[in-house]
Amino acid sequence: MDFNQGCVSYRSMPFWCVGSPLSDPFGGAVLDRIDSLEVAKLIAWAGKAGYVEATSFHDDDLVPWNPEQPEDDLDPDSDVSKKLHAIKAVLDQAGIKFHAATCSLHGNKIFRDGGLCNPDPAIRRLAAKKVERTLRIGQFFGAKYYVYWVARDGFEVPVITKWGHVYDFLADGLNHVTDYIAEKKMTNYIGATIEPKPNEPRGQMFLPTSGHAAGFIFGRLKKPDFWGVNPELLQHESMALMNASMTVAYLCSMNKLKFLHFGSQIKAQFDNDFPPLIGPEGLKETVMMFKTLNDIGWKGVIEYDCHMLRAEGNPEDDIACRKQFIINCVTALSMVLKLAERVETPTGYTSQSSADLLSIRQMCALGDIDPRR
Ligand code: GLO
Ligand code: MG
Repeated sequence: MDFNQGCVSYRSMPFWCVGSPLSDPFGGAVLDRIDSLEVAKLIAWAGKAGYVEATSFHDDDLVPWNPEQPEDDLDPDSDVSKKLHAIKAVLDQAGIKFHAATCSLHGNKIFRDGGLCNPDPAIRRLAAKKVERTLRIGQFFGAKYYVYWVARDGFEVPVITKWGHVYDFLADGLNHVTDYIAEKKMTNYIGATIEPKPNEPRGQMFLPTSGHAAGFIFGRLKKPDFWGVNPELLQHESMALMNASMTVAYLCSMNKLKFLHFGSQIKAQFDNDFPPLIGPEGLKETVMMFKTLNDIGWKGVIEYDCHMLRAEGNPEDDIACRKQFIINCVTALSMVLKLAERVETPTGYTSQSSADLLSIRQMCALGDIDPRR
C-alpha cells in the first residue's frame, strides 16, 4: 500500500507524535498518556481510513526498558515480547508498514549526559546494548531504517568536554549499528540515518546541521553508502537559520537524502514541532522545498515529526483530538503538494523579485494583478 503522489512514496506517522501528551518545560501533560497498544490502534485507524501508510517508533514508545534485562525481547514469554506481538498484529491487520526504528537515548535519566557520546564508558556500553535491542525490535517489525537522532549527545560546558574523543565515541556507536546488522544478518534494513539538530535538549548538539551529518558519514563511518540523513524540515534546520530548499538540494546532490521529517517552525526558536503549515510562518519555504524536490526528481518517504498545539489538546477526549491531529497533518501535506505543483520555474523574467512575485501568484492562483489605480 503506497501513497505515491508527487514526490511522496508513502506517509509515515510515528508513535511518539500520536502518543505525545503535550507536556512542555512549563507544564505537565495535557493529555493522558495512552498505552502503546492504544497508539497502535489509532495508527491502524489512520491506515484503514487512507491517511497514512507507515509508522516509526522509539523502543521506549512501545515497551519499557530495564537495563538489568537487556535481552528481554528474545524471551517469547516476556511481557515485552507479548506486547510487541500484540502491537504488530494490530498494525499488520491495517496494512501499516514499519518505516524506522530509533533507540531512545534521551528519555531515561541514565542518559542525561549523553548516549553514544557519554563520557562514562559503562554508560556507552549500556547505550550500545539498548541500540542492539532496538535493532532487534526493528527487525521483528521489518523496519526499513535505523535512525540515530543526536538527542543528548552534546554539551553545555566546553572546558570539560572530551573534545579529543567525542567524535570517536560517536563513530564507534554508529559503526556498531552496521556491525550488529551484519553480525545478525538482518535483511530488513535498507539504510540508516543521522537526524541532526542544533540544540535542545542539550545546549549544543554534536551534529547540529545536515552538513555536519553528511560530513561525518563520509569522513568517519565504515559504511557511508548505507548511511544517509533525515533532516527535520522546517524545524531543526530552521532553528539554525538554514533554508529548507538548500538543505534538501545539498543532501540530494550527495545522494544522502534518505527521507524527511516534516513539520513547521518559527525560525530561530526552540523546536516548535508544529504540524506542517501550522503557525505564523513557513508556508512559502515549505512549498518551495517541495518544488525543489520535484525539480530534482527526488521521491521518498515523508514522515511527520510534530505534535498538535498544546492549546488544542482536549483532555476530555484525548482520542478525538489525536485523530484530528493526524487528519490535519495529512491534509497539510496534500495542500503543499498541490501548491508546489502550481509553481513553474519562470523562463524569462524582468527581475528576480518579479519572478518571485509571479511564483506567489501561481501558488495562490491569483491570476494577473493590475496594481494601477
Ligand atoms: C526531536 C527529534 C526526534 C527524532 C526521533 C526519531 O527533536 O525530532 O523526535 O525525530 O527521536 O529519531
Ligand atoms: Mg525528528
